[in-house]
Amino acid sequence: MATNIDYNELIPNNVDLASDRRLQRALESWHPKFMQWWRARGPEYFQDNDVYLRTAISVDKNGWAHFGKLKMPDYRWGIFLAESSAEKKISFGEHKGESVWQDVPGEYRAPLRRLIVTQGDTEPASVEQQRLLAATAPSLIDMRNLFQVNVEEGRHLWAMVYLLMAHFGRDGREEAEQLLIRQSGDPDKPRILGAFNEKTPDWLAFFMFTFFTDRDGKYQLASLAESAFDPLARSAQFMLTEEAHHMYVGETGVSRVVQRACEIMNDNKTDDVRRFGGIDLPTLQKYINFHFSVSEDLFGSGQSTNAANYYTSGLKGRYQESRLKDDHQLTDEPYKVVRVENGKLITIEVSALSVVNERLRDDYIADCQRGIDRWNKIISDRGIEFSFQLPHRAFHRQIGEFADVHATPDGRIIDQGEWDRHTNDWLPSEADQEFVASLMVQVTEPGEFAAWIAPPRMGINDQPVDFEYVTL
Ligand code: BYC
Ligand code: FE
Ligand code: FE
Repeated sequence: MATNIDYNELIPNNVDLASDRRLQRALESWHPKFMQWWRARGPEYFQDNDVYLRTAISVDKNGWAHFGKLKMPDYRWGIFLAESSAEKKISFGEHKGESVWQDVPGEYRAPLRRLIVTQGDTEPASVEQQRLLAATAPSLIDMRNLFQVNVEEGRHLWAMVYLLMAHFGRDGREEAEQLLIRQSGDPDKPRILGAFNEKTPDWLAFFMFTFFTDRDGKYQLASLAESAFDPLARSAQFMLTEEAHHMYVGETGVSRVVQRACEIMNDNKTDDVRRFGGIDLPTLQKYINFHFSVSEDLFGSGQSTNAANYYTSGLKGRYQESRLKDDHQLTDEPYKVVRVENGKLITIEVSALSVVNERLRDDYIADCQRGIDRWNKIISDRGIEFSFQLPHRAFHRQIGEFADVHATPDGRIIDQGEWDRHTNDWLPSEADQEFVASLMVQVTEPGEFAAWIAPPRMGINDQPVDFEYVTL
């Protein structure tokens, strides 16, 4: 083991790594394991090609990123906490008004560790899920975007591993090892959360994933950014900066597929988009149904004592907690939720504290709806009568109050027989997935694109669309 590596150099950071020998040693022994994981389970192709990547080098709002060509294994996975202020106070829960914590209080060690591990687990999981996609990248810029997302999810793993190693001692070091051992989709040692064991087999799934599942990341990180444990809050806050690009990749990716479908429909006066090598709108709707419902599960059960405890202890807040106008303790606050009763969906009022997860899911759903509206505008602007709809929250759920029932996308509770008859109308069938897979071809000529997707309107960091984003 090379002990003469300058980790302060190797790991760009604003946590004064240089002054903490113990932490440095812990990271020194984890770093080669991470690299081994990256080689084995990170992008399968192009590890030795130059890619035009952005690297976080500071938390300066006016210029935190450096752009340049490098090989992915040379990417510098840095550790950055957003700026803090000395007077920062806890903004919710029973400790509201007290100073935020720089260290983990003993009584919250277990739940905090669990939250950090769960967050950390999703990051390498997504890289594993996306491992083979470069082989079918529809263009160089898309391939670059995939790799950008992958290296940054790797950095998010580093961010959580830093917290584990800096604040949880030996337990933290053990958890850091486990984060590289659990594997997406492995039946014996799966990733912790359901959606991160699904496959991301094609680029449509990738764009849907970065729109819907990275957006869960946005909402979870935003609620961790409120945490009384300040290093976690600041870490999450900075991760959100990078997250914006992941969701942009998803939103524009799907937009370009929608645009292409509409062009085919208009140019050929047909609904048979598939015949002309595009992905038809009804198939896109099924992908939306799948990725949205699987991502909704990531918010946990609506009614959750875990979540109530996290909230009361100050570990995890609500979305934009400080902008909400209530007591921030939810002692007497009502909140409306949907429940199944006697085979029907009803709306009832319950204690807001008991349904913190559901509230976050509500914020998430509203955000997803805004994206759906933008996609629908692409369709209506082209004079086509069709619109996407977010399925009802009861549709296709595995976690929470709707896990035991079947529901249609428009929210009618149905029996097993009706569900079985319609599954392939509502979720991508095997034939749909095979069709989408059949369109996936690698395009590597700068400025050229696979036939099923329109070019983006602009390039990355003011580079032209036909820039050589990956040097082959
Ligand atoms: N799958 O009270 P409940 C991201 C378990 S994404 C499997 O309902 P709680 C990213 C739960 O563990 C953001 N199991 O839930 C995106 C519990 O187990 P036990 C990731 C699940 O605890 C794209 C039981 O069910 N960050 O960053 O309030 C690319 C009942 O628990 C699931 C976070 O998730 C599930 N979906 O909430 C890359 C933030 N849901 O106790 C990255 C940290 C629940 O019975 N995590 N369970 O053994 C959390 O805040 C919470 O763990 C959850 C669950 C919100 C996920
Ligand atoms: Fe992430
Ligand atoms: Fe992300």
